Amino acid sequence: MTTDVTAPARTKRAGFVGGGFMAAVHSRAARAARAELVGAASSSPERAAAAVERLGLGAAFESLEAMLADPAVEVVHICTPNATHAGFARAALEAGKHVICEKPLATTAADAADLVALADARGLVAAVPFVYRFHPMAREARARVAAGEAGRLLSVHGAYLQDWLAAPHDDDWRVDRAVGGPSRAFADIGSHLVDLVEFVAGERIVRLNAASRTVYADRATHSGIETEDLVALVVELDSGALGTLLVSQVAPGRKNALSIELAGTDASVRFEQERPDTLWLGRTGASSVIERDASRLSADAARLAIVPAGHPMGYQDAFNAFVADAYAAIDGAAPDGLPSFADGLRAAQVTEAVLASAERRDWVEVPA
Ligand code: SOE
Repeated sequence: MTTDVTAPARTKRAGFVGGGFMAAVHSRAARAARAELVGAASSSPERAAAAVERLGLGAAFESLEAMLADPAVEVVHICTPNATHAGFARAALEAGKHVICEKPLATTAADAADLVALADARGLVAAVPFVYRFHPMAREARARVAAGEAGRLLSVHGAYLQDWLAAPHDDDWRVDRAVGGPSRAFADIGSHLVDLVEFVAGERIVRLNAASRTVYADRATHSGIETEDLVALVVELDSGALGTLLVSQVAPGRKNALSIELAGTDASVRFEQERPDTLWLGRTGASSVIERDASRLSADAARLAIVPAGHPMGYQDAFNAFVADAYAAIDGAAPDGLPSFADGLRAAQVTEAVLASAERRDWVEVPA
């Protein structure tokens, strides 16, 4: 169905948990979707007040409980450290709120499955921001693959590379297993990579073989770090297509370099998150670069192309489109490609398979 990502039908009343980079991104998207920003809760009233002040989030709530008790809040954006996600999402759903929860939805697949069941039982919208799906040219790649333009899928390769942990002293709460969860690089960014590969391919990874490294066990304020800095995977998809994926947060010079390439019998498609306005269409005869010109795109991609070609779109635009679609779902729409808690569960299952494979040094089946 078609949703106008610039004009949701009804103003949503949004509450936020957390006050960091992601809360800023979520709140900008909520504002773009004409939400009323009711307020924010954080780990302390002081931190909530600081987030409200910095991000203009309405009122500072004393606690998450106070925010959830307020009938003015209808959708809760959870933008806190990973280990808190599942508990906060559960509390919000039990309070009858729609939820947009940062990834990883939960640090175990069992917790993620419980949340999927709870959201379904309550009939609430529950979404996870796998936002790279909302780049128009990622949609264009998906539409072309679905239309058979690539032919029979043979291989995929992709990478998600960052460098914000590349130096030995670089540090962040995510490296702490108790706060960030048992997987770091994969849960944080590998999950985006797998989500995008499966979204564009229209099929799933059925088994994988992963190897991981913790390059720095000691950083500025953490020691004995157990979670992985990088992971390399070989994957097999439903159709038998094979792939390789590389995920690293210690790749000097790479900021947010998510790329995927799918090769079929007739053509290849390649999408790069840092050059999101183009798509490479590879052919043995003549390859081409397709620009984001709405008049030549699939309906799904054109819907998201909100400014003319030559006027760059980017990460925040993708995030805004995701939030607009989640809000449209609250109004009863069923936007194609909205990542839900079921997709959060999928990511948790793949993450567990990656951890198991790396530990056993063997192939592992991924639940269907
Ligand atoms: C940090 O690695 C991070 O902010 C991720 O947590 C996001 O999911 C990704 O979109 C950008 O990088």
